[in-house]
Amino acid sequence: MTMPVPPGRRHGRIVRHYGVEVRLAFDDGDFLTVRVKRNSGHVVGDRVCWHGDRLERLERRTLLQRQDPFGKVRSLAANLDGLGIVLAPQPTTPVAFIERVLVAARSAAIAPFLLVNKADLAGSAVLAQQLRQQFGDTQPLLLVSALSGAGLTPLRDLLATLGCCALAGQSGVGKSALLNALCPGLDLQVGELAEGGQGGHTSSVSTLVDLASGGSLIDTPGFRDFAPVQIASAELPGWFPGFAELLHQRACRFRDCRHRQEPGCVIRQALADGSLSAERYGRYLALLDELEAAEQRQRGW
Ligand SMILES: Nc1nc2c(ncn2[C@@H]2O[C@H](COP(=O)(O)OP(=O)(O)O)[C@@H](O)[C@H]2O)c(=O)[nH]1
Ligand SMILES: [Mg+2]
Ligand SMILES: [Zn+2]
Repeated sequence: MTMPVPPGRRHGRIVRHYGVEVRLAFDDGDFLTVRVKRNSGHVVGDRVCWHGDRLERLERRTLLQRQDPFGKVRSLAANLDGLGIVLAPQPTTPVAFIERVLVAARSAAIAPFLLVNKADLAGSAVLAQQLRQQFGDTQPLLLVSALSGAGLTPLRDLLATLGCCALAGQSGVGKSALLNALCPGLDLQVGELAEGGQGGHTSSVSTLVDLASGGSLIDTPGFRDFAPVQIASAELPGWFPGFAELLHQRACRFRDCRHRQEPGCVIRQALADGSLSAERYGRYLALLDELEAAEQRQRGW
């Protein structure tokens, strides 16, 4: 009896996702488009092994997920090192959106940074200033313009340092335009109005490109809301913008303080002395409620 010849095992990465097909970039430089089940769970950035005609997903280092408005968990990209939250003077982005993406990235061990795009438009410098005030300097903030090319060199440097990054943000802030600017010849569609990109069109949901200047970058579809998933509610204060800093200085009386009504609470004190805004505290409570409700559903209460 002869041993079967081991089929060629080729390693690579998913660089495009079209719903029922994915584009593979093999480590040897070859490309191949293969069919996948619609609910395969594969996402852009996934490391894969292709053998025979089977696609095997390799272990993920990180996974960025969100919950859509219908409560469904959506995986956005795998093996990310960094996540750029793209903002612009137009269209504007609610602060809660930024906070939630920050929580999702930090809790998934992905380094977030803020990208204020459309630096050529009036209002971009003021926006950058406001964001620095609101979010401090725990993550980088760059002011860039896909249109004029301003700030792209520091952005290239940051991306080369981080490794594999994705751009997240609402539709119309310029994610695709930024990728096109960083990767001449890419020619992603800019200015499309479709939201979500989940409608089964031929256009790709997400695209990963390797940058000549180092690192790689993933364009994700825009979305209006962003609900983080798979975070224990007890861990939220550690990830929520501004909270870790306060809790680092002093501890609440109770170790498991949720910072609602507990006595001796550092967060409530910060709220009282004005070092924490009532708006941010309210958004923390709203997200805490959501995470606790999700935990109760999972436990079947
Ligand atoms: N003024 C200006 N407009 C931009 C800039 N970047 C993108 N846009 C415009 O913003 C719109 C949305 O861009 P797009 O890349 O499709 O946004 P996405 O939905 O985040 O991918 C398009 O009309 C772009 O031309 C920029 O740096 N400056
Ligand atoms: Mg786009
Ligand atoms: Zn507390």
